[in-house]
Amino acid sequence: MTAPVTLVQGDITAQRADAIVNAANSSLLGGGGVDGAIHRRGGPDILADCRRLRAQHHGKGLPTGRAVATTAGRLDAHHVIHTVGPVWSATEDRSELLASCHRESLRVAAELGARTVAFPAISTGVYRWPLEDAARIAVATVREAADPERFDEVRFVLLGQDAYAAFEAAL
Ligand code: AR6
Repeated sequence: MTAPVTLVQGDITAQRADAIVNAANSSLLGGGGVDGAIHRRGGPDILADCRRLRAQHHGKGLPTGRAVATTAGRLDAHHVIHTVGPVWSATEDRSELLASCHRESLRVAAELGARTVAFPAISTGVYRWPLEDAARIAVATVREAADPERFDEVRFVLLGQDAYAAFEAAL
C-alpha cells in the first residue's frame, strides 16, 4: 500500500501543502528554477533558516541525495524541504541519488508530521536529467516510500506540459 500520488500542472510555489520540496543545491543559498521561485515568493525567512542550517550542520554543504527542512516563510505551507538532486551524467548512473532525494525528503516530512507533500521534478531543469527517466525514478521511489499511515497525499507539481506528460506516463 502507498499513499495517494497525484499530479498537478503549475507553479509549486502556489501550492497549499504541509511541506513543499525544493530542488536546491548543496550551498543551500538559493539559485534559479524552483529554488529561485521558492525564495522569491517565500521571502527572506527561508534563506535565514538555510544560513543557520549551513552554519550549524552543513558547513561543507548539503550532500547530494540528502534533505533538510526550514520554515516555508510566506508560502502556503508549513515547511520547505530542501534536497540536492544529482546533475545528470551520461557516463555514470546516478539514479540512486535521485531516488535518495525522494526518500530522504519523505523521511524528513514524516519526522515533521507533514501529511501532504508537494515535489517538483527534481534534477530535470538546470541539472538536465531527461524527463521520462527522472519521472520513472521519482514515481517508483515515492510509491515505495510513502507510507499511507503517514501521508495523505504526495503531489508532483510539474511546470510544463512535457513534464506533466512524463509523470503521467510514469504513474
Ligand atoms: N514550479 C514547478 N516546477 C518548476 C518551477 C516552479 N515554479 N520552476 C521550474 N520548475 P530546476 P534542478 C521545473 O532547475 O534541475 C537551481 O539553480 C523545471 O522546469 O529548478 O534540480 C538550484 O539552486 C524543471 O522541470 O532544478 C540548483 O543549482 C524542474 O522544475 C539547480 O537549479 C527542476 O528544475 C537544481 O537543478
